[in-house]
Amino acid sequence: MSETAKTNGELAHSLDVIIVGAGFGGLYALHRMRGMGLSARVLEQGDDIGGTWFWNRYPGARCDVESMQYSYSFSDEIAQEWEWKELYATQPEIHAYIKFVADKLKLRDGIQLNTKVTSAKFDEKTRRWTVTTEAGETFDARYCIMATGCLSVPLAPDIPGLKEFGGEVFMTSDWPKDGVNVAGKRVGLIGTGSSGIQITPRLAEKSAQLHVFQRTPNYSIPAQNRPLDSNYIDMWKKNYPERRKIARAARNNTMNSPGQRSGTEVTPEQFKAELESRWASGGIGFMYAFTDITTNRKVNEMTSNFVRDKIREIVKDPKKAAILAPSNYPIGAKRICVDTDYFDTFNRENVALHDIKADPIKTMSKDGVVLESGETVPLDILVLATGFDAMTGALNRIDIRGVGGKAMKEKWVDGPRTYFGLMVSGFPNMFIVAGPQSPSVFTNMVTSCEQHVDWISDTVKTLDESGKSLIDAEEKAEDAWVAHVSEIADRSLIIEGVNSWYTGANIPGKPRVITPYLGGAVLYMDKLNQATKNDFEGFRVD
Ligand code: NA7
Repeated sequence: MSETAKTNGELAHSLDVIIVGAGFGGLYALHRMRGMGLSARVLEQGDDIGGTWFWNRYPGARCDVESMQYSYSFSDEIAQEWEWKELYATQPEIHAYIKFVADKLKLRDGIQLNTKVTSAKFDEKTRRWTVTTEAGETFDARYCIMATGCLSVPLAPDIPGLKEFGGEVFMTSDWPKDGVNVAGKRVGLIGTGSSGIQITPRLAEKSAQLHVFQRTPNYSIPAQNRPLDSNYIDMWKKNYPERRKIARAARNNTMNSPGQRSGTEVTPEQFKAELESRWASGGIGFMYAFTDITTNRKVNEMTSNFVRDKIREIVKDPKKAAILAPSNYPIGAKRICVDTDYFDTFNRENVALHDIKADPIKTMSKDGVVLESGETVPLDILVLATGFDAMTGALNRIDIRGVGGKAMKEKWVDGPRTYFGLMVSGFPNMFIVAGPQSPSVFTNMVTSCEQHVDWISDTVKTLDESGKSLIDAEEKAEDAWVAHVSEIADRSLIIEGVNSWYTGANIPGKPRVITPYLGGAVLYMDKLNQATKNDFEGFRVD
């Protein structure tokens, strides 16, 4: 059966596979399923494909994994044809790449845009999932693949009086397609995570006055971004298979020359020299200077101090520098940021920094932000870069019902429970791409999506070939995986002392548990491959 199978001239609603989400994971899943001769359809809530790289189109949005690596590896033809422009690609460039791939693989006719999935229900008798959309359309399929993304549900802050504000309000995660004209305007920015740090210099250079409202300072490493020269591109293109292999042998699926020594094995001078060199080459590789930056308190403190010193060096006003330098949590406990000129932007005369930990936002008024101290900061535009209901947000917003009508949201009331972040016991034939408790956001996401989609496709193929029609995670295996995820997290400093979306702590009331798997992509894939080889150990296949 092929996806083009139509009933009465309409696209079939009864399929082999339904895929939710048209980002990197969902698009590759469609390609693989079609390649296996299965009928498949992608349902996407946005009015274009691209997922994260469709929605987050704010000025300055850029990937913090190098562009030569942040791309699909399954097709050498695509890798050879596409030409990246900069070391770190911008959002428009990545979005263009995703559209190029979709066209090249002729995926468009298998994707239904403007289609928000509201529920997915499993029928034990027929062993089929019924998926319903906001518009009331239903689809049913043997398998359901949730490629709904890790950071796809934006969080609007609960600021009193927000509706009273007389100016305009924009979210970085749903930036107007035509852009926002900030020229000559007084702009406020709330949120100093990756999104806030990326948009700050861009707002500063165009607006009359920028007010950054910072609750928690972040550690950020310079990207040292640059246009790619043809020699560098050629070197990659000639050696892609080999280089991808090296990347896949790294714990984050990325080539960034991980250091082989503990930070305790070197002299203070060698330690500093290594960090200086990583700072000069830029990017997330900084965090891999030594093997134990996120596990050894002393090494972490020395690394944190290095970054604090850099911030104090860059930011000329000591008062601003003191506010911008994180002082009370370990580097890595919040997702490390990668920036272009972020700290230097605070040297501009038109940029003000407000420490809203010390003087919190009391309310919004018609004119702008009113602080607890009584000061009003007048604004024309307010930009919110306030983060996401990460990892579980998109899945929990769909009414997913498994065996016996059990709701996944109820099962996850104390935090996600999965087997390998791929399947949830009691929800047979439903797969998650880069789900909670898989390495996902700690890796090159494109590679992690490919690894998951490959596993799902191979599994479906194995089932079909052996005349089986059901796969589920065993509860005992799931419990063991959940325990393993948390045991690994306990060895890390990553969950310490700060509210982060890694643990759900950025949302009041959300259960505080580590959601990504911290054991690294290599250990993770070894374990998954081993279980698969052992006759789907921990899975029930029928
Ligand atoms: P993040 O990293 O979750 O950052 C959100 C920021 O918004 C952070 O600075 C928060 O401060 C701030 N925030 C959130 N709510 C409020 C309220 N109510 N008042 C003041 N400040 C607030 O989201 P990003 O979009 O920047 O990045 C997400 C990931 O995308 C990133 O890690 C990369 O992987 C790509 P807080 O720290 O909670 O004090």
